[in-house]
Amino acid sequence: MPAITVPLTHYREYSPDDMQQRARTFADDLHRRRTVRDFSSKAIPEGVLSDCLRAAGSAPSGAHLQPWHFVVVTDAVIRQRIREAAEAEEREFYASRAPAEWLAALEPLGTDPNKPFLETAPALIAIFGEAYGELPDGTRRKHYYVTESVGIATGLLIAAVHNAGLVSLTHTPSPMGFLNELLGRPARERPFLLLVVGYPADDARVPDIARKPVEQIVSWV
Ligand code: IYR
Repeated sequence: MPAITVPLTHYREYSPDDMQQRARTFADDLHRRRTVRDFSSKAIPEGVLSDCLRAAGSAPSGAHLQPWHFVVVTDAVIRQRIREAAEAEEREFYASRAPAEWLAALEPLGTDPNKPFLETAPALIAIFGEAYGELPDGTRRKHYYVTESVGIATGLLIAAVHNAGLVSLTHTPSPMGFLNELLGRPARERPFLLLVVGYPADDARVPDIARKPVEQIVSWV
């Protein structure tokens, strides 16, 4: 059966000059983004996260099955439970689970098992990848490229949050199955990442690290 198609009405072509300027401005702006671990408790204006999540939902996905689900957690009690569960896993990770090489790689970032930002920050976005879908009659529907799709959606979400003037932290407590339990999500949804979102603390500091220059990350053939 052929695909049902519609005209490409929303595409915009820019002049080469405008194109260059837009490309540069966008890259410069993304390079201002820093992952932040020191959050203020200041509330996020109503509606902002919803638009950021709408941006995330524009991501391409395997067979356009959109295999993602986002849970925005602002409730203080649930954030406290998430912190307790995450710190329990992290204590294990830092004390015994992580190989020495991994701990050495993390050293410049100064991370440790204490995750106060899970309670300080006004919002946590738990991102789930749906391993498979569920049809109205309850049967399973296979999903494709779930990790890639959810990863792309998460990247767009991080960019949208930055664009809105908020900061984020990509937090990966491991394992994070506790998120299904605490947030009441079904087993077919696999936790992908916990995105901590808010304003930076007034005295926020970030690691003194640099990004690879473009020549180092690209080959032109
Ligand atoms: N999940 C742990 C450890 C950790 C792992 C990586 I890879 C990081 O880039 C940062 C932290 C934690 O959140 O502390």
